[in-house]
Amino acid sequence: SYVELDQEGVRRHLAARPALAARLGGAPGDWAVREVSDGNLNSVFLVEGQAGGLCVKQSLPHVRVDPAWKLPLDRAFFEAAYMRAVAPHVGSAAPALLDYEPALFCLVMESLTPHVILRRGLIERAEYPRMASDVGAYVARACFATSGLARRFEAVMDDIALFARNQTLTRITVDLVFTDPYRIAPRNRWTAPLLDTVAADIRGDTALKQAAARMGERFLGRPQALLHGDLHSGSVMVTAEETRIIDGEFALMGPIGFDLGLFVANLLLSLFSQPGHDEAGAATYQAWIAAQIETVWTVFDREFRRLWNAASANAAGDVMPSALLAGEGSRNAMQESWMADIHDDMLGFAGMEMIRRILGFAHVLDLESIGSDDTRAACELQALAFARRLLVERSASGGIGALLRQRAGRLPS
Ligand code: SR1
Ligand code: MG
Repeated sequence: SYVELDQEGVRRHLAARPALAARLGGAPGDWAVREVSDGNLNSVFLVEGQAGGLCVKQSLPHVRVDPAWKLPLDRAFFEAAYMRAVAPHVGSAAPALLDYEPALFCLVMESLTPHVILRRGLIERAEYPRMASDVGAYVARACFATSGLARRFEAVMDDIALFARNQTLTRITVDLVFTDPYRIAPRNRWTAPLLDTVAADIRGDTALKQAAARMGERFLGRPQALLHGDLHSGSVMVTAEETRIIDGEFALMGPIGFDLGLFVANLLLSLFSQPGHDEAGAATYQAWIAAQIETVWTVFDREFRRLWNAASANAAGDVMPSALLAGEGSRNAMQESWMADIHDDMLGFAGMEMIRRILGFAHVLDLESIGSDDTRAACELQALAFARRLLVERSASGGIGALLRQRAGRLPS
């Protein structure tokens, strides 16, 4: 039966599993157990033994950062199911899941060292040469393999049915991303009084709210592929040589552009936060982030098409079956239209993620760590203006590259 694990509970949990204990090596009493919980929802421990390390993650019966907000525990089950579903397709981009204990809603994974959370690296202005292409390729591989382009409809529908039960976390997304920032809601928050007017403007912006409503419809009504569901820069761990995607507990069958949009939005939030930390060098680092955003898309696009072309040879999927697209140029035309749709979704979802990270419940450290209310608000205003363009003007924008080239640079003096 369920108990919340503390450091000694984690030690006992691992000691009782010989294969895990062997990975750590030595005696359980010698293992170093550290709590490193960082996200909003769960507790996380890192355990070091003389032979290696492990990461232990457990669902709590509430939101970790808000114990009054009660939650069922089943998110760990969906994270394990997501990891098992994508592991065969994404190689080392996902950490290995070594154990899942259903009674404790507890996962044990390989420990990632010396990787750091990407969001923290971006705040430090570190450059990760592989990150953007690794994330673009990861989304292409995980999403293509779990879509109807690669699978028979029966398998797709099984996943629709399974992940449709991830309702608690999907409800969080529906409320926090797709609804609350556009209405008066008790969980909305911002500290700078300067944003009071902007939040009111957004609540009165009919064109913006219609665009947001359409994105909400696509999120719930377009089950293209199995999504990570919360692919922000806190869900990516990096070194200069490696990129790992973690935290797939929000997994659901949905539109592929949602994963891309969340990731791009969090890079954009970092971009707009930079002058708030230090004007000197901000423009150079912003240019680096902008280039990474373009790379995420171009690598995703290239890899997704490559997988599609390769799969067409063995007629794998029931969606866009290769038998119907065999004619000269026919598959290419379909690919153009699919990729344009995903790109459009990516821009729209990115706009929504940016808005909710500034006016909703769950903010980002990139902006929150700017000490001055006025400076933070100036960065946030630029981010919100860009987010509005993503939602309302994206079809006439010329795409992510054009939008990035037109973005505001420095803060107004
Ligand atoms: C109550 S959970 C708030 C946010 O944290 C998670 O990481 C998701 O992004 C969620 O929206
Ligand atoms: Mg998370």
